[in-house]
Amino acid sequence: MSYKFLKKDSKIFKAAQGELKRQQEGMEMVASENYVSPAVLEALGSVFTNKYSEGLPGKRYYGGQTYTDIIESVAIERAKKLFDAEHVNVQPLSGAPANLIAYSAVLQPGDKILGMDLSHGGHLTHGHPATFSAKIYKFIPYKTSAAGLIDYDDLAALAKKEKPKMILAGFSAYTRQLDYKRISQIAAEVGAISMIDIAHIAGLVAGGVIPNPVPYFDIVTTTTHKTLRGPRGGMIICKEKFAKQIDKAAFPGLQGGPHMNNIAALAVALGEALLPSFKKYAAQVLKNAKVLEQELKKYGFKIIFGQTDNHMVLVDVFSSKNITGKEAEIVLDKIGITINKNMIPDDPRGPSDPSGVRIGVPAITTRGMKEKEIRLIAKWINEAMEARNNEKILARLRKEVLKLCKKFPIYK
Ligand code: DSN
Repeated sequence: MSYKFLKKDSKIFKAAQGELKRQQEGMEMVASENYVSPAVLEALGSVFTNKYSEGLPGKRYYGGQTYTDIIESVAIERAKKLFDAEHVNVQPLSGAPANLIAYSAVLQPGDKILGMDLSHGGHLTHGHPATFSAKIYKFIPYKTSAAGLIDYDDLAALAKKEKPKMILAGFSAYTRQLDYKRISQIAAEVGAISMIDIAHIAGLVAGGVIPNPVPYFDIVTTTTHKTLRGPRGGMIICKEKFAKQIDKAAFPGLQGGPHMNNIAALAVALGEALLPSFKKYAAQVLKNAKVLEQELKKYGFKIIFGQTDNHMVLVDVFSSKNITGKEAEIVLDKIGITINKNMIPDDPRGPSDPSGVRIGVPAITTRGMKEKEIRLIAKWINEAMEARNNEKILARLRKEVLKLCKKFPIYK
């Protein structure tokens, strides 16, 4: 990466160089992150950033749309093919706006939504009181059982009692496969719209390694930058009957001009996701996460929800190793492994220093790491947490992490 022109702005140039080095020399294990391809980066940095394109391909409010229409149409067609979708809107600026667009498209203020509790793996935008959407809609949380699964009978009973307008599935820290059919049946039984947020698993669905929820749900939202390995952004997939409402809610309802450079980059990423190599990538993500789960269990870590069926594990480090989530995050950061502290179901500790950590494998799998490397990483995670105050051991582990990262270079 030459940053030929950026060099003139030394502050930003230095920060960009620093971030590049941090990504190259560290092990990125935040479950929601990934490394985009150089082609996606080029599209992001393209002149499409200069263009205003309110409206949809062929129906814009400003002139000069010959090429923006091409990229947006290509992105939509590729997304439709990848997810077997009836309708796709690629304009949401990211996941939180995508969810708000979806709610506002089909609900009225005050309507009820059943959404998964944040500490049970849900997401802030699925009803946390701190969000604006929770001020507009009445969210009722549902939870996981002690065994780590959603109790679908309980969910059905809750839906009958509350009569919500929407049942919302999806998560940011839950690791088990959802029963799409059951959730959509429960929604149908009470006359609710079914929606799922697949931000975390979109790439695994696209790669065909976990089932596609699109046939089951009225509305599917996602980000585009996690397992899907595209630029930062959002996307809404829906049944044709909701298409007009969704498009209008995106623009002019909640957004202005779409970010066309992101849409160009998304089209590129979706093209990459259609290739056979992406299927291999997605399959390797699942294998790596499973090995991580099994190795961590061997070292005595408690895996929340019992196991993983996707790209991440949620670990109760407090009960396993007597270290808080925040301390674990700091210790791993010292050895060059980046993760995030995370609440566990009904966490007795607060969100700023919870009992757990969330660890994901999408980014390191993009680097080419496989089972052998995951075994080493699990060993280092355990050693680092056990030797948390021993700077000498931590320094040695930092060197080992660096050596492995150099064997799997990115952006060279
Ligand atoms: N911040 C993203 C995550 O880490 O899951 C989604 O909000």
